[in-house]
Amino acid sequence: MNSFNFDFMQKSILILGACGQIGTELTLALRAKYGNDCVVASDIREGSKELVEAGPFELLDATNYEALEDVIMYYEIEEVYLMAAMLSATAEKFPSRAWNLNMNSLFNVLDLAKEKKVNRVFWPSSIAVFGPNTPRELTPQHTIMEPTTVYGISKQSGERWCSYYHEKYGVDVRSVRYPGLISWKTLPGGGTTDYAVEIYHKAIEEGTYSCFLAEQTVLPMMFMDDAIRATLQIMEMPPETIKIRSSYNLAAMSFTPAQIAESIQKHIPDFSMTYNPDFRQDIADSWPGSIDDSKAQLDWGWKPEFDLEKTTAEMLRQLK
Ligand code: AKB
Repeated sequence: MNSFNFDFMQKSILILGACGQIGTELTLALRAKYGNDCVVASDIREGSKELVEAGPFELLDATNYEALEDVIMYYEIEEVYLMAAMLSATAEKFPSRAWNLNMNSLFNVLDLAKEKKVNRVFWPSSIAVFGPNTPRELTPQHTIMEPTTVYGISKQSGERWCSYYHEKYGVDVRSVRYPGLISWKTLPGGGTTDYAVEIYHKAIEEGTYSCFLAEQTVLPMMFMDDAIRATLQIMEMPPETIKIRSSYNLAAMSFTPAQIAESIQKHIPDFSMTYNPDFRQDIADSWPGSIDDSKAQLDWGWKPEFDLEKTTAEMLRQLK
């Protein structure tokens, strides 16, 4: 190992929202890579034993600037991953709470980076930044956005602020627009794409699933291992390679509820599905069906590894 890598291994990292769907796996991956003691997990509530006992854990509200600053100074944090957020479906029920959480936590982290108290920030954006006037197929990196959900508006505003803090204050902030994420370790909470996780649990437990989206609703999706790899990859790149400081389009696969059901039936032939679309259908209908992520491929070598068949095989194997 050369000396550059050695220095790199020593950095101290803080994850906000470490007990959520992405935060849990990100914490485990970063601890595996940099060592348990270098990665401080934090959340507003306590999470699994695995997270809390394996390395430092802090109960922390990311919207509380002073508390956040204290943790950053105490652990001499260099990198922050801001994973705390209210997702699309819940945000429609609590618009002002969603706006406060999603925006204030971001301002806190960006301001601490502006004051040079942290060196690098990761902040997740989403396909929710797009809206009904966006081209639906292979949605380009730069295009009409006009999101119609509270969550999408907060993500689009967040992107503009990230770009602004980079331009005006030199903040090294990096971001990707995650599609719907499929994982087995931690359940998602409050998203529109959550059906693509619930379906595997129900297939195993009950052999049937009532889907809250309609049969032919195509959405971009990604297996969690790919999402974590993308996150680590973009954060490791030298700053000059990161040309887009709002957020990068990121893609792996696109499918409908009918197609995921079909892929499950290859493993569980008796699995059946019914369709009962609810308010989340309108949210899904406003989002793209597929994403053009050529800028991420070009700038930092992004390449997904999981398609639908591989994802289904892995989800069923792990959950069983
Ligand atoms: C949601 O459904 O709200 C999230 C997302 C696409 O950002 N999974």
